[in-house]
Amino acid sequence: MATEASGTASLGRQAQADLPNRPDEWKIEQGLLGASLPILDQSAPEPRYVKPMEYEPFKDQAAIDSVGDRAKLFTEEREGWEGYIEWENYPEKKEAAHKILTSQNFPPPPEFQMGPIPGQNPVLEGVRWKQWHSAIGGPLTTMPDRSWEDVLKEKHKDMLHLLQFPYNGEAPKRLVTAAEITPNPLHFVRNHGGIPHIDKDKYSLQLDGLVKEPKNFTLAELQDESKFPRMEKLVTIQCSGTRRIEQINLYAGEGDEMINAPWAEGAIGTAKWVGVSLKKVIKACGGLVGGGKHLEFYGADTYFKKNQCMNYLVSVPWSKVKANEVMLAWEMNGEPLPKIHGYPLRVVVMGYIGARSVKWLYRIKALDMPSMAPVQSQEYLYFNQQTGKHNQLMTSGIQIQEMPVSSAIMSPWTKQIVIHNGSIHCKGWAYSGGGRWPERVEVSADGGFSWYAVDQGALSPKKKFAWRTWEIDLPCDVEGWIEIVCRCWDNSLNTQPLNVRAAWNWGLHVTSSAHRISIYSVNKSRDLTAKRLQDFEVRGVPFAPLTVPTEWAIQSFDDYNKYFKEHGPRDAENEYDPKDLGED
Ligand SMILES: Nc1nc2c(c(=O)[nH]1)N[C@H]1C(S)=C(S)[C@@H](COP(=O)(O)O)O[C@H]1N2
Ligand SMILES: [Mo]
Repeated sequence: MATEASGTASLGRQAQADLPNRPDEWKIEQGLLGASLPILDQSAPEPRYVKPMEYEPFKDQAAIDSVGDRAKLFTEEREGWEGYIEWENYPEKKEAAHKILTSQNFPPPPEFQMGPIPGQNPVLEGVRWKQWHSAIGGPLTTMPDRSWEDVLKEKHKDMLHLLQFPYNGEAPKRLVTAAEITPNPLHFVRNHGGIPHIDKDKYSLQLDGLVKEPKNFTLAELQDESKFPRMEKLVTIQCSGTRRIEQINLYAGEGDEMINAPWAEGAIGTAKWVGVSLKKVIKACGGLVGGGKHLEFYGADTYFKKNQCMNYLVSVPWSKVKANEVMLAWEMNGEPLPKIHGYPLRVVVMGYIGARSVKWLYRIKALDMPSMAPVQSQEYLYFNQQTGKHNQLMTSGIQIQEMPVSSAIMSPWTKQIVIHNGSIHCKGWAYSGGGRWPERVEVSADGGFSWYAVDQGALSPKKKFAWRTWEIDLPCDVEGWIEIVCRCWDNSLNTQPLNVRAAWNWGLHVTSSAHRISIYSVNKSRDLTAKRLQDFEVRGVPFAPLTVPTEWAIQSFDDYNKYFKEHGPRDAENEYDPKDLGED
């Protein structure tokens, strides 16, 4: 018997049989539209379907108005700091923003993990984020438009915009590894909010917390070489979400965070950064006192999470700073930092996930514990495979700091048909975090059974905190679909798990399994293949698309008959003489 409950519809056996087809029934049945499937609840005596909540807009205008004048509440308080709102110093301001956000609702985020991913560029728009910003009002209202203008000004025209706002973009594969150093316009961008515009002459950095003498530094002071020796270093920054799309393509994840960027292999970039070692700046404040062990970085952008507004805060341990592996940088590849990359000053934490390299840095606070701020404590966690949405405790994930060893094939593309002369030219990158570096890159043309090492001469130079780009002519004899795989061995002989599932993570961070692509091999060094391709050419018929039938016979019946004359007909003769068995 069918029972009804709010938000759910339950179906008895008869009712299930009567269920009409949905639109796209066949696609749903074939697993091509996972997002359209209702949840099946078999825990009750009668199975039930749990349907998603319907979105009904709601807004309590009186409650919102009672908060006060938004234009006065949420102001830019520092001259020359456009788009910077201080949240961390004002609990009551956070409270007011919370009230505004909880006095209305916002449309649900788009489904793109279990449903088909949109095919446009920008792939996703960030509707909710835009609405959150205009809900708070004040200078945040125009942030989405202003930030998009910065993207168009500062980034390469061919960028793949995964999320328009907050902006998340990566360069297309052919450009990511075109050179060992990533030109600024092609360096990936991962933002959690709008892009503040900070006047360098009005800039200062606050250093406080568990240091002997809290101090403020202007940019000019930090750049004064008589006070702080200058540091210059080639560093790769990798977002822990790089290659996340491979995890998404297998299984959806992270229902508690918004997975804003369905990154492919391009959320990684390498630049020559110039700045000062944070260690020296801490020393200029008399060093750490009172059990100071962690440094918390404050970014001037506004981040929204679970109906709260905050600045972007994370931390790194003192041991990392002490090793001179944390830089405060103002220059990227010989230019002042682009606005989108943190102008005028950002952190560059070498060998750690990108999330710790805070942009638009305005404050550093020494703490005795890692930061409790949500970005540090609730995000960038590495879960066990069996941790689901309903079990996602902060403490069940490892906070990701050092990045593991990883690599990717950037050419050819997956699903590509490659005509070659017995070897396939492949290109890619390899990287290892924590101050380790790629020692060897191996590539396989048979799904990971046999491996060819990339020649040392075909790898870009070894650097302690940078990737190595590589290329190889990968021997391949076979015809048809093959799987090309690459993996890296770093100097500690760490290597990558062989498949995505071996390290699948509900949080969709750190997809570091050996990278696999499928290509269709057409090996022209085989006589028959060469002849056949020539045949296509003579007839003026393109070989593509692969799946279109060839309209002429590819073998004559003369050849067919000749073959059977030489090799015998299709069926084998019995070895015995039927007469011996008394037949006939
Ligand atoms: N203030 C601030 N800093 C930030 C972020 C941010 O959203 N706000 N994103 C972080 C993340 S997750 C990454 S991967 C890197 C990306 O640096 P990029 O945009 O310069 O490539 O910046 C980090 N620093
Ligand atoms: Mo990131």
